[in-house]
Amino acid sequence: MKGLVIRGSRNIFTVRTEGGSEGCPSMPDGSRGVVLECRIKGKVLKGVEGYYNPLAPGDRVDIEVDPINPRKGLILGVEERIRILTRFNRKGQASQVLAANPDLVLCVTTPASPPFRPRFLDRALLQADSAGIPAVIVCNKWDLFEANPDTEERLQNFSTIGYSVLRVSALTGEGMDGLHALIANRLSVLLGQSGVGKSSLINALIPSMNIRVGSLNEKYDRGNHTTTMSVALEVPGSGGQTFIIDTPGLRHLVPDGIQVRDIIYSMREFAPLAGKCTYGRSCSHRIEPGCKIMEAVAAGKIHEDRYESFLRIQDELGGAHDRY
Ligand SMILES: Nc1nc2c(ncn2[C@@H]2O[C@H](COP(=O)(O)OP(=O)(O)OP(=O)(O)O)[C@@H](O)[C@H]2O)c(=O)[nH]1
Ligand SMILES: [Mg+2]
Ligand SMILES: [Zn+2]
Repeated sequence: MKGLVIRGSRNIFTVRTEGGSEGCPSMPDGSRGVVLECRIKGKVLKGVEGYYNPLAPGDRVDIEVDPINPRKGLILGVEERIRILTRFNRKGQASQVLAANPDLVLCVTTPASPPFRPRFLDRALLQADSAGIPAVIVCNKWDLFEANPDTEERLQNFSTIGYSVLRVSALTGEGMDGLHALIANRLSVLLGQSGVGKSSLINALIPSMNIRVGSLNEKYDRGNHTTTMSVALEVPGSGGQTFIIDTPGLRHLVPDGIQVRDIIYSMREFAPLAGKCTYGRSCSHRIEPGCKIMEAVAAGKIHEDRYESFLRIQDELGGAHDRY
């Protein structure tokens, strides 16, 4: 039997089987489906070795229902992933799967409370682009927006380089129709720092939903890491099958699976310049004469903040210029 992983930790996973019939336990959102608590059969699952977590919401698995307890099952295998959103988990020194097979990454930010953090967006967009997953920016808490030239300029720049920016409010409902339409018939994953309102957005998208949301830490003006485990939920009312994955807020997103030299291929306005510097692919884009990236920054074609993000990510991924 096939199923969709909707939640899971190290070894116990909630799997929703396809279909569902009368009398089946209903999903938290009220929709029908058979929900089973599953363990992995054997010690390792083939094809997903080496990850910090073997399975994530969005994974499609083969399961065998427990003959004695029909609410339990064993996971026999996992289907090959088409796409995978990961981050580098420093603690485990391994790649951590945030979502399997997402069609869309919703990079959530806020104009205030917590403060606008474009650097986080740069990283989230880089990760999505390098994984080949379409990404959009969702600026939640737009009800709190007070004219701020810096924020507007950065959001405008993200639009210019090719990202859609949705200005929404989970609180007032502003812009939520647009978000609803965008996610219809897709599997989307919310990615953002703690307190930006990821769970609140899901509560707004799914009327029957009541996920716990958290207050902000007054002293530091940031979230309190309320959501602790990712979960895939079905969004009703869109005809086909629409799923959205809530994730715990990330304090810092360390890019995963990207080589230092390849960063520029996954930063949209940098990519067309890749290989065009005088020193070609070996340019570090820091000191070399004839560097097309530095020229574009000087000419205002690449935003200085994006360049700064690029340098920091280069440093973090190890080596920067020493590597060249
Ligand atoms: N003013 C305003 N507040 C909002 C909005 N959306 C969420 N909030 C508030 O922001 C706080 C944090 O919301 P959560 O939904 O818990 O944020 P989260 O991103 O899920 O946080 P973590 O689970 O910690 O990652 C709560 O107090 C919400 O009520 C909004 O659109 N406007
Ligand atoms: Mg949350
Ligand atoms: Zn260069």
